[in-house]
Amino acid sequence: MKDYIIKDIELASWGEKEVRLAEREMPGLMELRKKYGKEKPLAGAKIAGCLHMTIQTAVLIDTLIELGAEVRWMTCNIYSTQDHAAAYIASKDIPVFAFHGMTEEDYNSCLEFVVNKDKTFWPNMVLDDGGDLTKHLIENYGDYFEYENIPNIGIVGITEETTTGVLRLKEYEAAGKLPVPAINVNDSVTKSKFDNKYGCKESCVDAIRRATDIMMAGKVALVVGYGDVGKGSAASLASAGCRVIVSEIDPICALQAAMDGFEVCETNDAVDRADIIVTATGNFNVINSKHFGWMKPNAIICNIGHFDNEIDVAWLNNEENAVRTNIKPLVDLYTVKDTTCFGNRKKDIILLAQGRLVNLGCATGHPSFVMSCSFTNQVLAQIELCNNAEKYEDKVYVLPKELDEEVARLHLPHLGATLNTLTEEQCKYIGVKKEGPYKSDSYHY
Ligand code: NAD
Ligand code: RBV
Repeated sequence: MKDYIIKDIELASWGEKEVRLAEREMPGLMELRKKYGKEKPLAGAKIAGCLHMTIQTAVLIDTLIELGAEVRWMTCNIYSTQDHAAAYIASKDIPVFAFHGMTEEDYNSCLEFVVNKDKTFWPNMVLDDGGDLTKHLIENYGDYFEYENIPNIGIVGITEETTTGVLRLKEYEAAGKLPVPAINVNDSVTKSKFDNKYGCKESCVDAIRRATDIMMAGKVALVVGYGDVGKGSAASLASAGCRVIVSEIDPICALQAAMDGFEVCETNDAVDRADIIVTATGNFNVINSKHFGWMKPNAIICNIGHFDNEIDVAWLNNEENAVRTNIKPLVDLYTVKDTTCFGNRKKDIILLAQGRLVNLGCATGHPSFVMSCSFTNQVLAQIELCNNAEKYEDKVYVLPKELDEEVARLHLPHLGATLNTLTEEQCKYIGVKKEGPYKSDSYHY
């Protein structure tokens, strides 16, 4: 029986060809297949996954399966699925629930399908991006966690991909409501300092260009938030020739932005000068109803943070506030009242991807190489919790630095990079072992 919901199974062979291409750029995952393909450390793992169903994720799913796991998968965003990637996964008889442009209602149904309420598939591991699946399980399927110490019955661990999902896990932990141990994949250095930063450096401008074809050089861009994603997005816009302004709440990040050469000021003071506005905070309502009326005519607004509440899209979609004209999928023009001193006139502003993460809605997300770093951490985290969950308390952990360094090491040859080796004397002098780890846990990179 067909156990998938996708756009079109006919897209599978195209998906497969792109998966094979991506594999060439994902050395970490391919190395894990070589290292663990025979041993199958994920044998017995039944993973419920909720992460953008892209080509890169298809390579992750293939890796989990090659290491012995069974998986059921759904996308973690209504606009991020690459339909040919989903078709490729479905064509291999892997249950997958993902298609580009689903509704919120469809998304909620997918949450039900992936946990499989008929219970023919009991997940014992969760792999999440943003925490929607974790929340759904904790709030509605508490019994799935009940037999956590019996192998293969009951969920024993959660691994989480992104900053916003980790925030949610920590809230559960603080409230004493985290039912099993969780690994925060995001805070592996080889995840957040690479995917969030160098990934967005490539995919932020890529998305704005694909959506609008706008000339970037010379435009004024405002980036709200200068964490890892903001840093990558600002670098992306600057390298395309934009004049970048940054707004922040954190004095350290604001100082970093200033010393990276960007103007730093309050959102309120920049919003009327920006041709392009990108939110990257993981916070809500950072571009709100008052800002729309101040914006430059034809300003482009988008969000690259995980959830769609960074921009008050609900206000724009209220017919009393704005007239919406759809230009093409995920590009909408809104006619709003000008509330600057010019008053009494209307102006158009352009919203991308309905405020959902623009790089996955209007483009194809991060490139394969950087996702290989992220997903190698994901696989290592799944192996650890699947085999050693009983060693952990119901808390949020990060992978040890040795593994973080290993993930980086696996990706160096692909870039033709080699390492110096410490002499015994040098090891003693700086107090590290020859084989690492080379930094203390408090080092910030
Ligand atoms: P982060 O915590 O490193 O950075 C967020 C920054 O926003 C912080 O420096 C914070 O001080 C700032 N901020 C918070 N509220 C603000 C406000 N009102 N005004 C200005 N600045 C404000 O987080 P991050 O790792 O950069 O992630 C940001 C978001 O992007 C998260 O939702 C994360 O899950 C998501 N993410 C998206 C992608 C993608 O591919 N689109 C990749 C990685 C992470
Ligand atoms: N992300 N995935 C892709 N190409 O599959 N691109 C970005 C991809 C992830 C990234 O790891 C980030 O933490 C998460 O999407 C936000 O939902």
